[in-house]
Amino acid sequence: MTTVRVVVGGAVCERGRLLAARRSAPPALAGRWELPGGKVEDGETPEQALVRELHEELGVDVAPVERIPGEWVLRPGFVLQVWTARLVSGRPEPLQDHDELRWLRPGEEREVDWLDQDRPAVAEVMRRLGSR
Ligand code: 9L3
Ligand code: MG
Repeated sequence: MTTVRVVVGGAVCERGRLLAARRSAPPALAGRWELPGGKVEDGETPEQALVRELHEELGVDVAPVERIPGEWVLRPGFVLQVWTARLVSGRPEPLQDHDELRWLRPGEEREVDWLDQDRPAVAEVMRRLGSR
């Protein structure tokens, strides 16, 4: 049996905008934008991993809201899953693995160079924000 490792990405939304984070590491991904997050560790649910990762990376507390349907292969054995999330406390700062943050309104997602695997979920989140 093969185990697929899950990487969670957080679509943090506030006041009609989506939080985008520019990676500073590793070198191959530096400069590309993503939904912040990371690998689910053994014994964690994806939601727990999302809360942990966004606390480590951005210094905020978030509450996962719902999963965006679908999953996207990152490389063999790793898939990306995305949850929407709301900020519970703190203002996001790029503490680890990122060097810039932006809050993007629908339409503005085209202004940044997303990691390929994040694009479908970003499009879905923006579709939802735009139709509210
Ligand atoms: N990844 C892709 N899209 C994302 C995230 C959070 C991560 N939204 C990819 C980048 C790395 C791998 O998953 O190759 C693990 O992510 P991390 O633990 O370095 O954030
Ligand atoms: Mg990460």
